[in-house]
Amino acid sequence: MAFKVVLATKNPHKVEEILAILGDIPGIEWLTFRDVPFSDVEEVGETLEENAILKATAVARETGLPALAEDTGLEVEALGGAPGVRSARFAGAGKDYRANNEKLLRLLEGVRNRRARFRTVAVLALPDGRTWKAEGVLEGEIAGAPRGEHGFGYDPLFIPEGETRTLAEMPPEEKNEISHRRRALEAMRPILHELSSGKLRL
Ligand code: ITT
Repeated sequence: MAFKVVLATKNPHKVEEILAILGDIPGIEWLTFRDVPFSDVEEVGETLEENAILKATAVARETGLPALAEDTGLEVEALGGAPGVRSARFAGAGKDYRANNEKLLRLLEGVRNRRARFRTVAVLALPDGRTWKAEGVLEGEIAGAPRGEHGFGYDPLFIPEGETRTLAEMPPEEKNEISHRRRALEAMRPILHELSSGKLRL
């Protein structure tokens, strides 16, 4: 019998990437917002970690199933780490990727230091409140103009270290090989194996 784990996100791009990275773990059946209804969680935390814990624990409690959440932020050095935990609502409420990218480019006009990093904090929560956490970082820089059609969010503006292409110019498999999300989720793999093999008592 497979262990059911809920992906505690309503972002379909994230669902696709998470399943491409962790979908192969034997004995785990991943459920998404399309399979089990859960309420929106207000991301009122001051850090990525706080928000990832809020999302994972709320969904685990509501569904009665283990839940995996992640919170991701783009941290731009010349902007003191902004937009960071506010990456989704950088240009205002709602999740308009284009408006966010335009605001970022405007703030960086004439700025030579383009260094930035994506940081993902992933959290697995059990319905009883136990949590496990892992983090992944991808270093890079902000391009002068958006390029590429793949991915989502800030991908058209982010050039990973050692690359010339933006993340949005890479096919999904290539982004998923190197991404902040992959690094955070790979670090969760051992605990997910414990769960699926029954070693972790629910
Ligand atoms: P959930 O909270 O439901 O998981 P969300 O879209 O609100 O979905 P976040 O709170 O983590 O996700 O917001 C992070 C924002 O950062 C997101 O809206 C994107 O604009 C951006 N982002 C996250 N991951 C990204 C990635 O891999 N590439 C580019 N931009 C990304």
